[in-house]
Amino acid sequence: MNRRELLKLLGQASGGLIAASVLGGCQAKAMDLLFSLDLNAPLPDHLITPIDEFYIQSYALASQVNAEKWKLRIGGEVNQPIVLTMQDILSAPQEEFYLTMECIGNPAGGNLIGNARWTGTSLLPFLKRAGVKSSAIEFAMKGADWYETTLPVAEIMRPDVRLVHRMNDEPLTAEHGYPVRILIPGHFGQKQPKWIVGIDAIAKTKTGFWENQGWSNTAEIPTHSLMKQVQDSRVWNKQNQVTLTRDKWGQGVLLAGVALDRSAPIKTIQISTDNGSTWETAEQNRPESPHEWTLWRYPWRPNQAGKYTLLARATSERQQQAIDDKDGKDGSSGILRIQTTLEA
Ligand SMILES: Nc1nc2c(c(=O)[nH]1)N[C@H]1C(S)=C(S)[C@@H](COP(=O)(O)O)O[C@H]1N2
Ligand SMILES: [Mo]
Repeated sequence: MNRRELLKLLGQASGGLIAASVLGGCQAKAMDLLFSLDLNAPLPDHLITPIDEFYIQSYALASQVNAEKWKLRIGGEVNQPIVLTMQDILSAPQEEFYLTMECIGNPAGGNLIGNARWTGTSLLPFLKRAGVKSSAIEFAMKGADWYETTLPVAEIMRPDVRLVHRMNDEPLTAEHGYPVRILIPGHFGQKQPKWIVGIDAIAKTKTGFWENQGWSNTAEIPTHSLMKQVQDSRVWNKQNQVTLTRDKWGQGVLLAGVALDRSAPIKTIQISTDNGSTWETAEQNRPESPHEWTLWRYPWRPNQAGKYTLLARATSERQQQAIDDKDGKDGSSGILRIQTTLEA
């Protein structure tokens, strides 16, 4: 199955909502900004996706949850089930952090990815208060829309798993999970329920909504790069084909994009303009957290017209991105080939 068939499949499985997400979340502002930055100044530390461009992936309509009535039940294999209210979340210590969310169905180079600054509080103290029994092996997390997904106990009992209520310094919108969602770094979006209302410690393994349809149950983010822009052309919108007239490439062509890994900093981004025969190193930023996308750009100086195949390959401290993808349901880890024509 190729990328496009995969996307089509996901579109069908989600009632066509993904098609709207692709159009709605085209990242124009965020990526235009990356493209328009002064080449003589270093890349910024953070590039935020505005909320109105942030992709939305919901299997049903957004749940309308009243924050005053909202409750989060932590139960199952715990010594003392607890019920949290908005007051409990807001009176706990608050943290602000950057995290990039990506859908496992995001095709290489696609737009089902966004970076935001989130505000929330660590889940761990609440789990400790409830007292997770040694019989627990997973947590089942449930949204008000009955969306469910699971992860092993050790993954959820990390201090950087947080209950968040603000995105880019605004309360979460209904579409993004108002009033509270959970964020679990290192995993694709499907492991991060919106409108979270239940966290149950369970003694038997269980699979969730997307996982029951064959998507990876670990859903860990592989080391991967996305080329988003070639000169002033957004590659995804152009079906991975870019044609530049001489006035657009004569002075050089700027390539730009992002890269991400589940846990390790991105060491290098390499660019090939000859279908992978030779590679050059791109300029990149070095975000403090590996859970925020790395920005990269590469000023390419082609000296003649012709057809070029462009690739961007990320290497993290954990792994090097594969050239080709397994085309499975584990998320895109392969490299997108962008066919570029420079007109004479
Ligand atoms: N309750 C609930 N949470 C959910 C989903 C959902 O359909 N319902 N979709 C998941 C998927 S598949 C993704 S990729 C992310 C997307 O988050 P966003 O819509 O805020 O970008 O939310 C996840 N959390
Ligand atoms: Mo997703």
